[in-house]
Amino acid sequence: SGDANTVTLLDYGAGNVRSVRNAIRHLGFNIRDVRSPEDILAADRLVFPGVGAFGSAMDVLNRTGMADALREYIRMDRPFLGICLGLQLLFDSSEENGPVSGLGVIPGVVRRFDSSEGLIVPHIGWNALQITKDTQLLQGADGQHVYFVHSYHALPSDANKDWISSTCNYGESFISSISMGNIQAVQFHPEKSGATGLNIFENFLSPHSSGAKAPARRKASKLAKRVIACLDVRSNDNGDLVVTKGDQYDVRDHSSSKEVRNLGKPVELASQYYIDGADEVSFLNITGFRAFPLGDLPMLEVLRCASEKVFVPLTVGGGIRDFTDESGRYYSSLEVASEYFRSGADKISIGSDAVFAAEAYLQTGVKTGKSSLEQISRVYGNQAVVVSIDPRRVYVKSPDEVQFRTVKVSSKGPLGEEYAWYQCTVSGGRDSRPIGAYELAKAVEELGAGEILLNCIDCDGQGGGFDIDLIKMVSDAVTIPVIASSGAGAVEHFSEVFEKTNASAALAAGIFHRKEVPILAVKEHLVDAGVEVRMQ
Ligand code: 1PR
Repeated sequence: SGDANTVTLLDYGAGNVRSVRNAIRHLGFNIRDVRSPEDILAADRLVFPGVGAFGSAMDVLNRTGMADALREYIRMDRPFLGICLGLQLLFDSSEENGPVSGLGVIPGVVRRFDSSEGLIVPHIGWNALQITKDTQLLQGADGQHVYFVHSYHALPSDANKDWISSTCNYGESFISSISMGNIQAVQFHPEKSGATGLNIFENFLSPHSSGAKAPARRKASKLAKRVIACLDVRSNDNGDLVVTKGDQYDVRDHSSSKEVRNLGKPVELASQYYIDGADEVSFLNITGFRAFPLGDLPMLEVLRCASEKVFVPLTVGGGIRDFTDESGRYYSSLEVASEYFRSGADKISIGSDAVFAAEAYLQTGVKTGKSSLEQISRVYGNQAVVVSIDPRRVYVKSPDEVQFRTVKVSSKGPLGEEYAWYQCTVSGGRDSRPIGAYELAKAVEELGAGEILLNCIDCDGQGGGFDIDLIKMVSDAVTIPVIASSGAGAVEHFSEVFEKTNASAALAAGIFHRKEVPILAVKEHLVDAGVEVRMQ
């Protein structure tokens, strides 16, 4: 071993660790991959990003002899950084599909967050660290927001209190990092935690003693509300991928040219939004329902390049479904999603195919396990699967006119109607389906969606504010996070949606692309309005 610029990475192949690799490389380090238990024992510095489920990770580690090598490496007190499941695996056991035994380095158990009291699970988003122990790793991170995505967490107890270096509160206090000698692990994702996360990596990779202790801020922190920049991407008439933006989903210019509106290059815009403080970036391949996305290599390239520069979560959607190409070769939606994950996506988003899955489920009451939604969330976890809902408002005079959940609307319809339901569509709004946004949201939650991206065709691109009626109805109905989308035109629209609904995040496109409102202005406004957000 010996090279000061080399880090050993334990990637046991259960998922995407591209972002961790990107972050390490971004800081100027080389990666050596573990191929055998001996590689672990020979490492000078080991990074262990756990992915997948606890039980299957332990199976692989036990079967390959890596579990024993890890215990030995840790016993020798050599520099170790576990991430996410890489923290949980250090404990005695987990209740995830279990109990399952872990590495048993730290006394204690890993348990699911309890959603019975309405707590949103998975825990997705930015929490401020409450540092309880002075460590090299977390220098400068006290009170800073870092990015979490998990449903299970390690419980603090008397037996493990000496290990704990920070805690966070999400419904209950949980262990957000541990530290003992050279052994460190974090429950959050430093590779997705913006500048704060990169700084934590740097503290691990090139330890330096910084004399002054950061003052403890100890501000009570809840989960921060997220501000997401969304890039609708499609090929223009020359075949280049461009960021476009429609009005009520119509992306053609209405001048004589009728060209697809071109608002910039996807990677450039994504990187800019990251620098500007976006908490997440989403790419929606808006013609994915037509063409086969794996035929769409440019989109994969966009993801690869974006994930080298953007150290916050990336979501990609459009065209995720089973597909048979012209030559008769069949691709499962899981293969399509896997390709997106391998290319750097943290989450995938499903639109049309989730509507069909929900309709079938509501008709039969049977979860077949075969829908794209169910398959992808089973393999990658529900936190990796977003369902994008594209509803249109349909006014009615009274709720009994329809079998779908209605709301009493805040402003009446054209004929004085006082109620509306929100009809789901597929294929980018082209076809309406016999299911409402409320029914869809409930069904996809049961089928394994981890998050809902809630658009509204009527509001899209109009700048008149989010559809509060819709967002309140849906965010009150589910216990997974809801991202409010469509209609943001001013900073006040963001505080309004967080004050009046249970949305966990708000997404906008047009105002950012047209540079009308900078992301920072949105965040400063939210801080003034008393809404917790991540500030850099
Ligand atoms: O059905 O699985 O192939 O997924 C297609 C995806 O592409 C869906 O997520 C769908 O929302 C999206 N999509 C399809 N057609 C369009 C279109 O605009 N013609 N874009 C489209 C939807 C909606 C939002 C938009 C917000 C905020 N874009 O994501 O970014 O409305 O806009 P604003 O802030 O400017 O108001 P599948």
